[in-house]
Amino acid sequence: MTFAYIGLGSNLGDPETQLTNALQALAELPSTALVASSSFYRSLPLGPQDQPPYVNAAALLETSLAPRELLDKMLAIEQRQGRKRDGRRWQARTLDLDLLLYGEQQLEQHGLVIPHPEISKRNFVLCPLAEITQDLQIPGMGSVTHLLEAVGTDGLERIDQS
Ligand code: ROI
Repeated sequence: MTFAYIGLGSNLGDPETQLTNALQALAELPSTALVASSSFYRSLPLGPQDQPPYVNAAALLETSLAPRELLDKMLAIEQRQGRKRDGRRWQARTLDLDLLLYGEQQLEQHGLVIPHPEISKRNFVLCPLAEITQDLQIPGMGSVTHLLEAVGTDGLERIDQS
């Protein structure tokens, strides 16, 4: 079994419901347990500004699926939740699932780079990760806490789910 961290994001079609449904779908994956999930965060879009704000979160899974198997199942969840890909980058989306970390592994394969190369620059990824696991270390990048101190929390707001 390996601990894998997933980043979740949505800015279309009731984002909070999209994330809630995605967490449920991750929990139901075979050979996988959902160990923890973060709060939801509202975040200003990175990239084109003519799109709605995002809701972002992170999840910790324990899984015996291989990285590629897990990724394929994540893509299937995105599709079931209405994700359209037309090849253009940085567009609004109903659901984005990123495989951020897979144990201590560093992988570079077609369509799959782990750790996710943008982790260190994105507060909407780092902040939920820091909430799930204290002192999380990212292979080749260092401590999530230090990375988050470097990027700051501008544009990010925790959503009160009480
Ligand atoms: N911006 C934010 N705030 N959150 C995201 O999840 C996100 N995802 C993306 C781009 C378009 C880069 N911008 C984002 O893919």
